[in-house]
Amino acid sequence: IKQERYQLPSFRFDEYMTKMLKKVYEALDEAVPLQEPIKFHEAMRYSLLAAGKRVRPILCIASCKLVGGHESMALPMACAVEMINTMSVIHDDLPCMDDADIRRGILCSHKVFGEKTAVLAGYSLVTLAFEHVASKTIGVSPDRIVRAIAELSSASGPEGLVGGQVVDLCSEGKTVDINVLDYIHINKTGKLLEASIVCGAILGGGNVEEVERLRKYGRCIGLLYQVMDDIFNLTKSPEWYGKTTGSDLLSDKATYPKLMGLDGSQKFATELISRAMEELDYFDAAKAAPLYHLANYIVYR
Ligand code: GRG
Repeated sequence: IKQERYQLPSFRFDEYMTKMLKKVYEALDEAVPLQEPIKFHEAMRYSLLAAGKRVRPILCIASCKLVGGHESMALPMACAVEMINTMSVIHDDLPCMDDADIRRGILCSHKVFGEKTAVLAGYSLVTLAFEHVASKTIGVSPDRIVRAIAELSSASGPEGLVGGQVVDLCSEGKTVDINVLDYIHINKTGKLLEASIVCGAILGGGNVEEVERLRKYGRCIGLLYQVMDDIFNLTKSPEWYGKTTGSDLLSDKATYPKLMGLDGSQKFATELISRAMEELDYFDAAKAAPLYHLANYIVYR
């Protein structure tokens, strides 16, 4: 992906990520204590505390701070978006869905705790996500908390990740065009990423212009996330990415490189990142530095 079209403000991104990963980990650890029934809470914690990239919670906090909020205003929401993301991967890995063995570098939940517990652990992470935001958010007006909860529930349901998953499942073995592929990924991956950013901005006190610009930024990087995933699956070495190079070309799953070609997909990714960066140009560059770098991280992760 060509980088010359955007300039990143100087920022110690590695230090920032190390600090934020620790903060998010500690907040998640505290949000789901090990309590009775022990085995069940162990299952919730097993997947939640495993080594995820934490892109969504970090975006949520960065967005809150960009509009002038304190990170504590967004921390319960940051945990909530990670809980929902974790639920989606626990359920996606189940034998009735993708039937996967490994997630986040360790055995999938159902492989360790059994299918019944994995289903219930995922379900509990969803309900806990909403409870956590509603009961633990402090320093934010109730109407903003309700607005943020509405955004998060919409992104998690039939107009978001569930809807994307349903269309993905219905498309198996069929010829999929670019509109359907966009629909699947905008909903399955994009909406929760977008909501993480929008919720951070709402809770941080953002005005309509700020929230809507960050929404557009989120929409672009949400789709970018999947376009890059498809490009990586095709181009990264197996050692680096843990998958067989080019294996996606052999499966019948629709991907951006298959529908647009590798060059076309890279052009599309460049376009998406430029559009995302343009939305950030509205804000003070120094304050928006984490979000510029997070968009860049999605491209080069
Ligand atoms: C039961 C409400 C409910 C929903 C379940 C299974 C399902 C419906 C939806 C699947 C959605 C899904 C798996 C989307 C993929 C999103 C995605 C790219 C997840 C992986 O995110 P990363 O790459 O992974 O950020 P880490 O592990 O770093 O968090």
